[in-house]
Amino acid sequence: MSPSSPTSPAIPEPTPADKFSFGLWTVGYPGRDPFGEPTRPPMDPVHALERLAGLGAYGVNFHDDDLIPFGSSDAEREAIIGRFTKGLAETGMVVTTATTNLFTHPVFKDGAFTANVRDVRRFAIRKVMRNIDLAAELGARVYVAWGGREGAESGASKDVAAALDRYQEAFNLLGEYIVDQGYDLRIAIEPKPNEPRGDILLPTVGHALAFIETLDRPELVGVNPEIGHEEMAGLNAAAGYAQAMWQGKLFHIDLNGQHGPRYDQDLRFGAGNVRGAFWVVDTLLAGGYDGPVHFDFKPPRTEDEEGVWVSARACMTNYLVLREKARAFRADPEVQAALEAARLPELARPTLDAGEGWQQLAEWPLPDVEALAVRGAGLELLDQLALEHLYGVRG
Ligand code: GLT
Ligand code: MN
Ligand code: MN
Repeated sequence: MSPSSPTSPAIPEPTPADKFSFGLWTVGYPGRDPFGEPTRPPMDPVHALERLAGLGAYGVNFHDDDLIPFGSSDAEREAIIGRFTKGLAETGMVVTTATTNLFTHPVFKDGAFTANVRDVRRFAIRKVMRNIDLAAELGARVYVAWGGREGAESGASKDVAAALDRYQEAFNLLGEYIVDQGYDLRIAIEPKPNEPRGDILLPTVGHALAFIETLDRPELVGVNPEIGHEEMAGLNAAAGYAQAMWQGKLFHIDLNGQHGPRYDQDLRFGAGNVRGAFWVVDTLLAGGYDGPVHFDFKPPRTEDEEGVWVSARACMTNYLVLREKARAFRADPEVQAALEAARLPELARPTLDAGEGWQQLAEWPLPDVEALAVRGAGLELLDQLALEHLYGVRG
């Protein structure tokens, strides 16, 4: 903790124990968008390691092409990996996850695992296999799979059922590859509803969870929900994280900020829907998520490199602030009384008693339904207490 000013509360300091991680593509985002050229020069991955370590981060992750430019020779690849490995050792940073760029090169214009063209699909799987080897070598435990261009702009251009067959085929093959190679690696599918395609396959956490159950090795595959992606679809991100944890499938998280259904803003965590961010943190704490706390944001192209580090640091600060607030909310005796009054403990109780079945329920003397109907639920008080914690006037 360091005092931000003599009168304001201390700003929490991130430490590696908080397990904060960043994609090389996040702090390295040069600011290219559909309307404008980059506003920042490319960032050296080792420089990113050094600056992130200096800010108290724990780890990084990357797409193959973030580290090793597409088309590098084997010798160039080895040299880059050697230098990066040295950077990891010198900074103490950990490679938490890795992933594959299956969306930038024009060959992937119609997708990768679900491209209509079979050779593109075969090439895509080969590209992933190669990077899975590197991920395992660098100690990553999770392999993120974001279906960047797996989708379409128009109905006839993609046979969705056939595309899902091919998607399933790809994950089955990659699961087999991981097992055959003896890698200690699990796959996390990252849902997104749209952008860069008009519609993307596996658009939400729910779609992904259902798809995973159709795979040969469902135990090897989970989800990597991104707050902004769920909110782009108008969904409650915290509820998605909660269901993923409930199903034992929250293998990784992408935290960032978003202002409702619009383009993918990838704001720093805690900007955008602040209230949603509070409930995401509360949900992660309640569910005991203990993996890397990963930020997938894009420092706006208005910023120079110093602005990049301001926003990276802010992701961590905002998480720590919201973590303190969520803990204070849960520890507040008034909140506990309000939870009791709102009958939250009762929801944890099974609806039928042990040994009861539908027969017993059919004979159960009905309650006073009108009395139940008139009783207030007490939810406004509960939510106002949460807001007062969030606004900093309580706790
Ligand atoms: C890309 C995307 C992210 C994914 C990354 C992993 S890359 O920036 O917008 O949401 O997590 O492929
Ligand atoms: Mn995003
Ligand atoms: Mn993401």
